[in-house]
Parts: sequence; structure tokens; C-alpha cells
Amino acid sequence: MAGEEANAGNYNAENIQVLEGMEAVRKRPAMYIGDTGERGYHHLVYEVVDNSIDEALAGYCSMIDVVINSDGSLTVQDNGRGIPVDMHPTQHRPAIEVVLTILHAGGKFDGSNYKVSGGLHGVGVSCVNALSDWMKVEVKRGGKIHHIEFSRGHVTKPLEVVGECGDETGTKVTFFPDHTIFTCRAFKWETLCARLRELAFLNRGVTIHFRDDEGDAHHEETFHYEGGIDQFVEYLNANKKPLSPVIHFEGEKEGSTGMVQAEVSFQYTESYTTLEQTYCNNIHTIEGGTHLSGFRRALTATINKYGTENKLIKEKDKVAGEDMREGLTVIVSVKVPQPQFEGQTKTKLGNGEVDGIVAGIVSDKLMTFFEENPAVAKVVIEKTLLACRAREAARAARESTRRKGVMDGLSLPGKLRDCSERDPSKTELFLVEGDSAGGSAQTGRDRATQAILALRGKVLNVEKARVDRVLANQEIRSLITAIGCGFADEWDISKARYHKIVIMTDADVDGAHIRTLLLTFFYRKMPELIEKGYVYLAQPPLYKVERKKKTEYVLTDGDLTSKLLTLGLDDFDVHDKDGQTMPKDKARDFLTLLAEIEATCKMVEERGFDAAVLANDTAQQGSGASMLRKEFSSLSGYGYTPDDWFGGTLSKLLDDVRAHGKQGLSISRFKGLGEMNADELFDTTMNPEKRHMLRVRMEDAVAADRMFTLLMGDEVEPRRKFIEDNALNVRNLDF
Ligand code: 0RA
Repeated sequence: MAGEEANAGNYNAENIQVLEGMEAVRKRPAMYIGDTGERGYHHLVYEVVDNSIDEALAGYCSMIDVVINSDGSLTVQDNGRGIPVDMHPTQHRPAIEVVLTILHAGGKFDGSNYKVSGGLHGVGVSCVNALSDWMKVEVKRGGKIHHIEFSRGHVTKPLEVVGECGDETGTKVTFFPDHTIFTCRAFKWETLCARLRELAFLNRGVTIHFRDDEGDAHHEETFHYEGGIDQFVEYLNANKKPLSPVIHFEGEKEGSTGMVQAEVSFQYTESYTTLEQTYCNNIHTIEGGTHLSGFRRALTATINKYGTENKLIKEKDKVAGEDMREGLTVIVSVKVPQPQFEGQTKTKLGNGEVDGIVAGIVSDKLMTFFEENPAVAKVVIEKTLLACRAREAARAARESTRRKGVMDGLSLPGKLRDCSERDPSKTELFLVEGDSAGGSAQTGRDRATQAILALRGKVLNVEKARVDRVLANQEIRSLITAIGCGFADEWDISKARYHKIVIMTDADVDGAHIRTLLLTFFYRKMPELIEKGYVYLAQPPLYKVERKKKTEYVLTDGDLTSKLLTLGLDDFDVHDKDGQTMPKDKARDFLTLLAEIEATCKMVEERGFDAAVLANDTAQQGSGASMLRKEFSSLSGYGYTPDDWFGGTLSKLLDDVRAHGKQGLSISRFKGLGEMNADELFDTTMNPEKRHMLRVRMEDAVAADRMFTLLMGDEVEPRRKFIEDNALNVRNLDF
């Protein structure tokens, strides 16, 4: 290894410590960063950014610049104090080397301020170094620019001064993850954006600038929120109708391990859902914990007290905490010196004293707020009472059906065609729209392990209904009973009757709508099914392609094009602008690009734009325009211009090759699942040996919540805009 060579000849106790630490991380990367897939890969970035955030929290840094570089590496630059570069008193090496090569040495040496952030694993930037093929660090400090390089955690270029910087200070870390360790290959813009935006909300005033220089996309965003978590709440509620202003409280109190700081920000909306996002030291505590329980306890007690004293809540109203949280969006953010994380995913705050600290801050201030804003208090309590009555009605309805034996799994819904296997880890439930597809699925299925539930008509939009209406809906009752876990208070994941619940809908607008309604239901009412990875989307083929006696099924339009082009190019030569024959591989790439250009032109023209104008005018905005320009810039790599496309030369070439590929083929497009016969449906979509299914994952709760309120909520205009903005991503749908 390069690092070992650089240090060869002067091994001592410290070198061995470094060697062992870095090797330990490389041997068991998952133990240090969670996993070596997409999550771990992005986690590297968070570890580095957290150090800069710490500088900001300590009051020394106002700006953080993150760039995905064109070579796939990533740079984080800040204007903090800069990592110390002087000799370390006991390690006899520059301090920066110690910080970057010794595990857990990332914290400040002087102990003056505890390390506040630190990602989920809080392992420090030395782990990132150990897991990077290379890392380059530049520090501006004491008037000089210092530079040092590493490979896989070992120094390859010792610290040296490379220039002067006046009174500027800061740290710039660039690293390239080691692809022999990670299975992920690239940083995702959306993933990093979500976390950087969240960090900017949580650390009011910090400016985080983010740019993507990889590929042709060139995204760029700046996150800066003077309003901090108040603006976070506004962001989350962007598509909901507010019932109250955003209310903000903060305070701090000495705890057993040092000063605990807490801030909460919340707002009531007309929605029927609750969104509670909690953080400790900038870490999203997905499983909640003592900060959340403290907030809830104070909210319940204060609303009860105010409501009773002002005769808005009567003795007979049996309001529960959950009633008071209907339509509530809240952010709780605490800073705790020595946080304890518990729970299955170690994202539940355990420090007991935080409950009382948060509750104390909220109760005092909320009572004063209600007294000063009686109109808001009244609206909140009215909503609470409505939620309470709906919950009571739902419970009464549930009890009466239970007496009739409908909800207890003893009597399954009549429409369910169950399987014979009883071990849920081996069984699958297919949710199908309509009777004709249901019929094919029933006949084609493997009766031992596959159950079918045919849903008639549209599933209720649970985003717009209170719990009593949800439970009154027949399709939803069938779903609840078939799945077997119960509902709300009685929910029990261990009773799931299937560990695969597969949404199987047509690839058209209606199918997409039903799929969204079902996903909304699962996300809002049975989120644990999604968290556990039990929910899947079936991927039925769009086309049937027959050649001679052979039948093939094709999943997407893109796959069909690619198939036709491959067949078409078999005995068809393509020439470049100079008349030279293109090699087959290149010809294929070229024609694939032409097919993309064709699809994009069609898309923008359907939306009423002139593709030729969009392609040439760089002032034109919108995803269609930039995508087209990107495609034409790739085209210039083959020596062709947009005019060659719009003039017809290239589109004719594409048509010719495709027509050639089509010779002897018979292609039919499936309009819906019902058009497939039972065997076809099983072979292409249900057979575990051959099918393609997508597992639904809860990647980002913030993004998911916003999307569901956007797609299913009341506000029409933002929904229209969302669908228009994303129209390019839904080429497979029959719009
Ligand atoms: C150790 C000590 C000090 C700062 C840092 C590390 C530090 C690390 C990183 C990583 C990225 N940006 C960073 N900025 C600072 C304290 C320095 C002092 O006391 O002057």
C-alpha cells in the first residue's frame, strides 16, 4: 500500500495505532458506517459535513460548500478555523494527521465544546479517510495554505505549505470512496440535497451551497434559512392549509452531562395527518424518544388544562393525545452533550431528563400563547374534538364488526382468494384492480403461496378522510382483514399474514392512480409495512414480441427500442458524418441517443412547445428544455447538429433501423393486465423465478410526506405543477 511505503523505515507505536485503526475500519466497514451500499456511501459525506457544521455551531463557520466533482469525487469546503496543523504534543506528527488517521480523534482536543453533530454513527472523518481510495485536504490557517494527501487512510503526501492566504481560514476535504469496499458508484443529488437542506434548517443562519459537476445535469442549490426550524415547518406544510401560525419555543437547562438546548416549532393545518420530526444533535431520531415524549406530554396537558378551564373541553369528552395532534406538523430539535441512542435502529433518544426539560419549556410557553391567542386555541380545540369523535365512532364501528367476527381474521373477506400456506414469510398477497385482471391472477397464481384480493373501483383517498370514514370503506376493510395486522391501536405487525404485499395495477393513468391511493393508505395507516419492506410493486410487461415461434415480453418502451435497435443493426451499417462505418457498439449508442431525442421532442411537443426552439434557446427553462439541450450536446460528440435531427436526416435513419428490426416481428401492446391470459400473467408478472418487482422503500420521510400531501391533498395548483414538472419521468404511463 502506498501509505506504508511513505512511512516505511520509521515505524513506532503511533504508526501501529494508525495502521490498526484504519485496517479495522476497512475490515468491518459496516460496523463503522452502517453498510457499504448507497446509505454508507452517502454517509461518508455526512461525516465530513458534520465537522463543518460543528465549526458553525461553535460560532466559527458561516459557509459550507459541497461539490460532486466531475470525476465522481466529492469536496466539502468550509470557512471555519481550519484543522490544526501544528505538531501534536504526544503523537509527534502534525495534528491534522492525527485527526484524519486516528479513530475518534475528530473531537476537539481542548474539550471546550463537545462534539454536537456527528452522523448516526458519529465515527469521524478518519473513517471516511480509511474508506477512501484517496483523500486530499487543504487547510487555510495562520496565513498559510497547507496540503496533505492520503490513500485508504495512510499518508501518501506529507503535510506541506503550498501558498499564502492572508487572514482567511478554513478546511477543504476532497475524497473518492474506495470502490473495492462500496457497492454504490455515485453520489445522488436528491439524497444529498435532502440532508443538506435539513442541516440548513436545523442550524439557522448557516449557508450550505451544493453543486453537481458530474454528468451534464449541473444542478446547483443554496440552502440558507434565517428562520431555522420555523421555515422547516413552513416547508413541510407548503401544500397544506394552515389553521394556526408557526409557533416557536426554545430554551436551555443544565442537565446531568452539561447544558441541554431544546427548540420546537409547530403549526396546525386542516390535514388529518400528523407529522412529527425530531432531532438530537442534528441526527434524525426516527424512532422518537424522550424529546418527543416531553413535547407530546406538554401539548396534551396544556390543551387539556386550557380547554377545561375555558369550558371548551367537557368532562364527557374523552380526548386523547392523538386527537390533539391531528393536523399537527412539529419539529423538535435538541442538543444533548452525551446522547444515548436506543431502539432497533439506534435512532431513539434515551436520555431520560430530556423529557422533563422539553416538557417544561413547552408547557409554560404554550399556556401563555393560548392566553394571548384565544382564537387559535379555539380552532385547535375544535379540531381536537372532531378528531376525538371520529376516533370514538371508528372504535364503536370496529367493536360491532368484531362482535360479528369480521376484523379478527376468523372470517376473511369474501373477495380474498387465499393461499394454502400459513407461514407468512412464504406467502404473497396480490392486490389487483378490477374483476377481469383478478380472474386471470386467480387462475394463473401458485395457489400454495399466492393470494389474490381484487379491488373494485377506486380505493378511498385516506389523505382526505378521517379515521371513521376510512374504516367505513369496504375495500379498505377487506385490505385490513386480509393483511391481518389490525388497525390503529390494535396494530400488530407480527400478525401479518403475508410478508409480500404486491400492488399489481395496469400501466395506465387509472392504474397509476389506484397505485398511488394504495401507497398513500400504506404510508399513512400502515407505515410499518413499508419500513419492514413488505410492500412491492409488480412490473407487468408493456409489450409482447413474437418472432417465428418465439414469444418474448418487454417491460418498458426503452427496452423495446433497445431490442429493435439491436435487431435492426444486425445487418445494417451506420455511417458517421465523414461517411465512415461506425463500429456496432458506437452505432448502438448513437441510435439509442436518437431514440431518446425523439422521445423528448415528442414529450415537449405534446406539452405545446416547439422542440427546435427549446433546443437552441438556452434561455428556455424547464426540465424538457434542459434535457433536450443535454441530448443535443451529446449528439455533437458524433459530429451532428440539431439541424441534422430537425431536418429529418437522423430521424429517417432511426426509423429505417427500427423498421429493419421490426421485420418478421409481431408486436402487441398490453392495454391492461386483463388482456393477458392467466398463464401469461403468471409467467411475466407473478412467477417468482422470472418476474421483476420493485420493493417500496421509505427512503426519505420528509420527501414522502410532501409528495403524498401534494398528490392527494386539497391544493390543486401545486399538484398540477408537480405532475407537469414530472411528466418527463412517466413515459411509461399512457398520458
Ligand atoms: C480539530 C480541532 C479544531 C477544528 C477541527 C478539528 C476542524 C475539523 C474540520 C473538518 C472539516 N472542517 C473542519 N474544521 C475544523 C479546533 C481548531 C482550533 O482550536 O483552532
